[in-house]
Amino acid sequence: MAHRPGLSHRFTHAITRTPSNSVSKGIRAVDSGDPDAETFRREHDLYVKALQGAGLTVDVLPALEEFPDSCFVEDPAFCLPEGAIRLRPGTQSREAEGAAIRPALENRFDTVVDLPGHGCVDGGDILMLDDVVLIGLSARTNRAGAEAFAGVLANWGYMAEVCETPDGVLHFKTACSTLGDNVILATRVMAESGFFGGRKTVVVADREEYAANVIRVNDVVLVPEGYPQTHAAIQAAGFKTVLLPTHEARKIDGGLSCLSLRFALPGG
Ligand code: CIR
Repeated sequence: MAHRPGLSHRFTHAITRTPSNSVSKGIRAVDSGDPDAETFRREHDLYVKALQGAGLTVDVLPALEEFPDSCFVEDPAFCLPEGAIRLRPGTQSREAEGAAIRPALENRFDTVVDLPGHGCVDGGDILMLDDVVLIGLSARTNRAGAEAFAGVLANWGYMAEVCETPDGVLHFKTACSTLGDNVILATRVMAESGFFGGRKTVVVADREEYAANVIRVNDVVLVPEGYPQTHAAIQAAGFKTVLLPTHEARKIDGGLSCLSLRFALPGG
């Protein structure tokens, strides 16, 4: 696949979904209390404003009460300039979120394909770099899903590599992010994994692992507030940052990347 500078972080559009009242019942590995829906929606509004501030047109979809985790729109789909791929999330309560987001994908893309076969992929396990797409196997993404997804990417001219997400990490991108310009932000375990080849890595400070999930959007990096060492390290690497509250999302294992699908449409 040709190196396409900016593919990983130059975007024109995003899709988000307002957190439902049922978000208080969202899935979590460790219970630290239910998120409060009102507070979550306030944090979500700031998130949407930050995406808009970074230059994106944002489609904010209505809340879906029947799917507590549906504000994490990154998981049921993946978007590229060539089209959108409806994924099959790998946990039963979220499986039908793929069908639920399809109309929003069709609204923006001429081409929308369903993940072939019966395997599972969560978008949180897909890290798009400028020259390769990394797919992390996890409790949510299995090999059949990863291979089917890589097949769709190959049809569109993209190269994929399949990696093993470390044990105990929900999604591949829970523990790493692209900062763009060939720089990766990663937890120490991920930075030492060899997944990132010769790329420069910025290592997340110990006990700030949650801050490994950030998003580069055009000229800024959106960073969760409350992780000062990681924030300083990102700034020291030369990136401009915007801090955002993610306290409610964090209670149900969500971060900044999970809350949007970001993509560049030809013509802007
Ligand atoms: C879940 O367990 O599916 C949600 N509570 C959190 C999803 C976070 N998504 C992501 O990391 N891409």
